[in-house]
This record gives sequence, C-alpha cells and structure tokens, in this order.
Amino acid sequence: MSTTSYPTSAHWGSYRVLVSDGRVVGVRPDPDDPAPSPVMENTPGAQHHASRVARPAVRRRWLEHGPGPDPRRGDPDDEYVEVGWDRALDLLAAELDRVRSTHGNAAIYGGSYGWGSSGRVHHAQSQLHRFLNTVGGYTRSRTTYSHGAVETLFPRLIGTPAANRLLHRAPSWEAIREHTDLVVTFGGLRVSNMWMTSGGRAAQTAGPAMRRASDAGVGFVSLSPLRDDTPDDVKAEWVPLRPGTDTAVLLALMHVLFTEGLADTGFLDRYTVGADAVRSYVLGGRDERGQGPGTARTPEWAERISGVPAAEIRALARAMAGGRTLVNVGWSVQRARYGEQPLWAGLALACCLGQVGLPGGGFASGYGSMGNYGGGSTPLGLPVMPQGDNAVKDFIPVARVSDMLLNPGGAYRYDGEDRRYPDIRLVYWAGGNPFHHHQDLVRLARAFGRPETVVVHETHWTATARHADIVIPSTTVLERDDLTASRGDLSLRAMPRAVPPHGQARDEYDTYADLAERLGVREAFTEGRTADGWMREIYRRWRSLVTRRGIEVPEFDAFWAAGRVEMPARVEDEALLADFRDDPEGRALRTPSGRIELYSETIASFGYEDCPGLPAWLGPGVAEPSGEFPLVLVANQPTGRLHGQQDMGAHSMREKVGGRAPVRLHPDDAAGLGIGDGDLVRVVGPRGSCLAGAVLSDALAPGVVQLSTGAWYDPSSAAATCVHGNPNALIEDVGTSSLSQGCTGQLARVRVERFDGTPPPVRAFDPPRGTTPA
Ligand SMILES: Nc1nc2c(c(=O)[nH]1)N[C@H]1C(S)=C(S)[C@@H](COP(=O)(O)OP(=O)(O)OC[C@H]3O[C@@H](n4cnc5c(=O)[nH]c(N)nc54)[C@H](O)[C@@H]3O)O[C@H]1N2
Ligand SMILES: Nc1nc2c(c(=O)[nH]1)N[C@H]1C(S)=C(S)[C@@H](COP(=O)(O)OP(=O)(O)OC[C@H]3O[C@@H](n4cnc5c(=O)[nH]c(N)nc54)[C@H](O)[C@@H]3O)O[C@H]1N2
Ligand SMILES: [Mo]
Repeated sequence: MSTTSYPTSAHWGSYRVLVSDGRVVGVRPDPDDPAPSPVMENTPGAQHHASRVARPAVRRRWLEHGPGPDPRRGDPDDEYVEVGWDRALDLLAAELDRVRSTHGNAAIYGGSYGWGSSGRVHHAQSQLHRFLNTVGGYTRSRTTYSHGAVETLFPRLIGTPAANRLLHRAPSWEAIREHTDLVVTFGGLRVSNMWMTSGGRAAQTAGPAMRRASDAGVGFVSLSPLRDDTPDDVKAEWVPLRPGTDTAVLLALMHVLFTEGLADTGFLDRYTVGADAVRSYVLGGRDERGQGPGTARTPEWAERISGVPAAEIRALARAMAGGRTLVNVGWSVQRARYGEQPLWAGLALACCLGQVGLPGGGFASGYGSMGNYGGGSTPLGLPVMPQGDNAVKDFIPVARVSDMLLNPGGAYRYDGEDRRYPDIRLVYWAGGNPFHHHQDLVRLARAFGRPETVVVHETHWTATARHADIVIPSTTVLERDDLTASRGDLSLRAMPRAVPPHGQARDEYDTYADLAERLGVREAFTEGRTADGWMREIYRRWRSLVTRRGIEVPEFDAFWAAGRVEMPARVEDEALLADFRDDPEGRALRTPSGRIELYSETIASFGYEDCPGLPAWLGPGVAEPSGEFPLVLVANQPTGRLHGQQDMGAHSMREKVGGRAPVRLHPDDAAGLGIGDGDLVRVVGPRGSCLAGAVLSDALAPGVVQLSTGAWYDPSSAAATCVHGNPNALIEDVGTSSLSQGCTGQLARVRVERFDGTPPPVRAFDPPRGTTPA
C-alpha cells in the first residue's frame, strides 16, 4: 500500500502525517523545524482511536425523560442512544428554541472555554459563538485559565494597551541575547511548555533561541520547585523555593534594594505612584492596608517562608542591581490563590531596579509559558472568522463556572463590581474539556447536574462529552481543509484534509448551518458561503488589509498551492513601556495617575481582603501544608501532550506508569512513606483523591510532589475519585481573589500513600454504553 504525506499544523507545531489507505499511519517532523516536539507522535493513535465519537448520540435518560436537572449526568455507566443526523439536529434545534423562548438567550451558557484545535476557519469557539450570536446570543465567559490574574490586574497597573503588549508582544530572545545580563525567572522556562502556541508555530524556535542567549553569556536564575523547569543547556542557577511563596522572596529582594541604597529612586519618582507606600510596607513601617506598623520583609523573614537562604536573596538582589536584568513571573505562579500578588511584586521589583522600558530589562510574564512569547510579532493580525455580535451582555469570569451553575442568582465580587450569576438552563460546549481544566471535579459534576440540557461537540468521548445529553461528533483537523498561524508566527500555512471523516463526524460549520436552517437563520449564519468559501474569504480580507499597508502576499490559490506564505512585517518587539519611558507625559499610561501604579487607589477602594492596594504577602493560600496534608502538589502542564488532548497517543502513554499518570516525589519523601519507584500510589487532597504511578526524582524540592494535568478523568471505581491520575479530582475550586477570580489549579496540599489494594482498571478511554464503533 502506498503512503502519502500531508502537511498539518497543531498547537504543538507543524509536521507531516503519513497516510495509507485513508488512515494515519505515522508522522514526520518538518525538516525546517530546528527542535520538533515529540507530542506529534500522539496523533496516529488518537486519530482512529475507539474513543472517537462516531455518530450523534443522545443520553438515554434525557431522551426518555426530557430536559431537566439530572444528578446522574456523567455517571460512568450511563447509556447513550445513537441517532441519525436529522433526528439529532431536530432535537437540538427544538431544545435551543424552547430554552431561548422560555428563559431568554441569557439562559444559554456558551462560554465554552478550551483550546480545541488549530485552524482559523474551523476554530471551535469562533464557530459556536458565531452560531449562538445568530440565534440571539448567549452568556459568555471572560479571561482565561492561563493567566486570568494578568488579564485583570495589569490594566489597573499599567493601563489597557500596555497590558495587552505585556501578554502578546514581548521582546524577542534575540533582544535578550543582545541586551540582557541576567534573566531571573519565577516559575522556570519549560521547553516542553514552549512547544505549545495557540494556533501552532511554523517552527519550534524558542528552545534553541534560549540556548543561544545562554551561550552568548546571558545569566539565568530559575526560582522554582523543580530543577528541570529550566533545560540543562541554559545552565541556569536553580533556586528551589516552596510553591506559593514567591511574593515573600520578591518583597525581600526589594527590602535589600531599599536598605542598601540600590533602589532607583529617580525612576520610582518619575514613572510610578505609590513607591513610598510599597517601601514603607516592605520595611515594616505599615501593614498592607496602611493601618499600623507591619513586619519588615527581610531576607531572613522570607527564608522562613520560602526556604530560600537569606544570603542567596541578598546576593541575588545585588546581582540584579548590578546589570541589565529581566524579571519574569511565569503564568503558573499566578495560577494560585492570591495569584495577583507575585505579579504586582514582580513589577514593583522591576521598577525598583529602574530598568522598565530599557531593551532587555524590566518586567515580563510569559517566557517559558508559551512558544510565541519572545518569538517576535507581526502587527498585521491574522485571518479571522467573524463571530458577529452577542445581544446578551452578561458574562462570568471563566473559572467561576461551577459557582454559576450551582448558585443561579447568587452574588459574587469581581474586579470592583458586585455581580450576580445568571440562571443557566442550557450549557453548550465545543472545543474544550472542563473535566480536564476545572478544579474539584466532583463539584463540577454536581454543577453539570443542574442545567436542563448539556450539549457537547467533540472529536472524542472525553469526560465532558460523557456529561452531555446531546453529543455531536466533530471532524478533526486532519479531516478538513483549513489554514493556520499563531500570533507572531513565521508563516501562515495551509492544512489540507489528509483523511476522510471518522464515522459520521461532520465539520461543525455544517452542523451549525443545518441548525440555523431549522431555526430560520441559515442565510444569516452562512452569508451564502460554504466552509471552503469562508476560508477563501477570510484570507481575502486579510490580504486586502496587508495590501493596504503596501505589502504583497499572493492570492489564495497561489498560497494554497505553495502551502505557506511568510508572515509579513515581522518585528522583534521593543521593551515593555519603552515609549512611556521616553516620554512619560506625552505617552502617559491609561491609569488614573498616568503612571505605573505600585499602589492602586482603585484596587484599595474595592476593600478586598484578598487583594489590597499594593503587592502584599497574604500567605501561601491553599498551598500551605498541614498535618493531614503535609506535601505541596504542583499540578503543572504535561510534557506528554497538550492538556487532555490525545492522551491515548503513543508519546503520552509512554510517560505513564502502569497506564496511570506519573506522580514525581523526592526520594527522601518517598522513603519516609515507604514508596518505591513504580509503585501505585493514592494522592489525597482536600477535595478528593486519585491513583497514580510513583516516579522518584531529586529534581524536586523536598516536600513537593508533581502530578501534571491531562490524564482523562476516570471516576469508575470507589478506590479513588479518579483512578487514572487527573489532579483536578483533588484540587479546591477557589478564585485567585475577588479581583480576578482566576483559576488556581496549579497548587494544592496533599498526602501520598502507597496503594496496596487490587488496582481498579482504567476505563477512561472506553466509549460509553450504547455506542458502536465507526
Ligand atoms: N490543575 C490544573 N488545571 C489546569 C491548569 C493547571 O495548571 N492546573 N491549567 C489550565 C489551563 S492554563 C488551561 S488553558 C486549561 C486547558 O483546558 P482545555 O483547553 O479545556 O483542554 P483541552 O484538552 O485542550 O481541551 C480541548 C478539547 O477540544 C477537543 N477538540 C479538538 N479539536 C476539536 C474540534 O475541532 N472541535 C471540537 N468541538 N472539539 C475539538 C479536544 O478533543 C479536547 O477535548 O486547563 C487548565 N487546567
Ligand atoms: N507540553 C505542554 N505545554 C503547554 C501546555 C500543555 O498542556 N502541555 N499548556 C499550555 C498552556 S494553555 C499554558 S497557559 C501554558 C502555561 O504555562 P505555565 O503556567 O508557565 O506552565 P506550568 O507547567 O503550569 O508551570 C511551570 C512551572 O512553574 C512551577 N511552579 C509552580 N508553582 C510555582 C510557584 O508557586 N512558584 C514558582 N516559582 N514556580 C512554580 C512548576 O514547577 C511548573 O513546572 O503552558 C502551555 N504549554
Ligand atoms: Mo492555558
């Protein structure tokens, strides 16, 4: 049988799939990629796996009893009934119509967070939002699980346009190589994380660029609970610290700068407000609310909290003041209770160093978190599928989804507002997996029992699909034509269809068009175009914007034939706030003071206990070990895959221990618990437990255990909340603070015990009862 190779692109990069007789039989890296990601090896196994959704399916209890709350939604033994497309679409259209006419469109939750797959046309979120907007709108979600605290806090501290630049237009690794003496990173610089970029990158350039910076003499200091958060070839100095204690270290670094005359008072006076309040807080003259004397935030004080020796903190502060220094606070550090504080303290520290706005210096949040950060940018934008306008104005901060479903009408605080949760009757999810991404999955399951109907579009029978009443099978990227690029990418690429659809899976665009037809708005949804027509149209619109800037890119057919076009007008971005530094009056920031707000009157006026008016040490939050839970769990991003995607693939499965997620422990901690390498263990937290396979490693700070996210949730046995190793089975569901209400999934307190019973089987990848193979 002959084999044909097709180019494709995923969030984990561009590569080729090898196809024989309509099936993906292998992958091949792109020869132009300097450091391809092994995550691509998951694709052949996942593409044709038995867990693919082959036909539209309806949960039997919903079909027989009709819409309504059902606490049994998600029961692993629940049965589905496969139905033809016409029946599925008739049922779904009628139910959408019932809910919107009885309860209004605000009763539809279409927040539908998640990464879906790459591709600018068939982007699951854009398609769903376009459809729901066409039929009257939906309650949406705001901000992300990735960096909710960054998104909410920085507009207050540096104003809106600058806050966007902080997230999306960081100086390149080349600029760092040229200008920076020292990169000090809280949360490491994980190469495996930089494999991922939303939309995928044409080539994996971040790892090699970081190594070149190190070879050129840039120094790296990595403050992190894991040594291997920064790759060996970067030769970073590893400073282990207790998770959740970065703010204490950052305050102590400022303490050294203030007391040793190293703080740049000229910069603080000219460009910031509130430096005196911060100084007084750090030196112990006042508490975080300005209501009395506080505690001096000395290096000795920080050592007791963080475990970082005071002498190291002093030496680090002096080294930072001695050259061009970049302070990076990774997104993981803010994905925790009080996650706003290390960000704010990191910005304050960078201001004390006086280098904000200088090339290669100042503050950043995102190096090591994603591949595009430090990869340059293009100001010209990307082709984009238009979503239309949402007639419903209500929203929730994205990570408050369980709270919303469990407390219709309930009060909550967010970014200075007193708000109420909407009364949701129908949940519509496409391209995301809340039973991967949300915390406290037992509570989430209870929340999913509340609405009258849950609809999920999926490629695979994920735990989220198994909580749905109506499951709609979607094609994968390999089954449709599309084009892709990410922010700051090197090129825009064609992604031609490589294999026929699995079973009866269809492109979501066609599903929505047929639903729109039933609701009388087909023309408004399609504007007379097929998905292919939209691909040409969004390319044409993008090309005309580019042309108006005087730049030539080929017409669609030439682009498609060539397979790619170089992204025009690429720039190595300038330092954050460089323009403000040059002209602080003319380019005043869009903050109340026009300057960087080290103290924020606005945030102070909200009166939040969990987010005062300046960067403060509020404690390690839920990551504080206790007698019952003496260890701290780091639930970071997996090296084996993107989130829960393609977890059954070869690369992901290779990392498992006896088919379960690997949990890493320090050998000393393991010895005390009688746990050996490869043992089956139970990790127990305040909200539940999971089974996992022990891996002993001295790359962890003692007292820390690591269980990455992404093992498919498997609640099929009483032996543990999840028998496969999904850490969200045991992590508490709380927001960062009343300001951002961001995700706090990164950390938890736990205990680990050997599991000596009969190991229950992992059933996560078995399709549900009542379904049949393609
Ligand atoms: N404990 C803890 N939890 C965390 C985090 C953490 O650090 N710790 N990190 C959080 C972060 S940063 C994030 S971004 C989230 C990620 O959470 P998600 O983005 O929800 O996770 P994914 O597994 O990427 O989910 C995407 C889903 O889309 C499906 N899919 C792929 N292609 C298509 C398509 O074309 N159509 C449709 N309909 N579906 C498709 C995939 O099968 C997959 O199930 O997790 C968060 N959760
Ligand atoms: N391979 C792979 N890469 C990914 C993803 C994936 O699923 N798989 N997901 C992508 C997504 S959506 C996002 S948002 C980014 C997330 O990017 P990040 O949030 O930066 O990534 P994490 O892996 O969660 O965390 C990085 C490291 O931070 C350290 N850390 C944890 N807590 C603390 C702390 O309190 N203090 C300090 N100093 N360090 C701490 C941990 O040791 C951890 O390994 O990753 C992206 N990259
Ligand atoms: Mo994320």
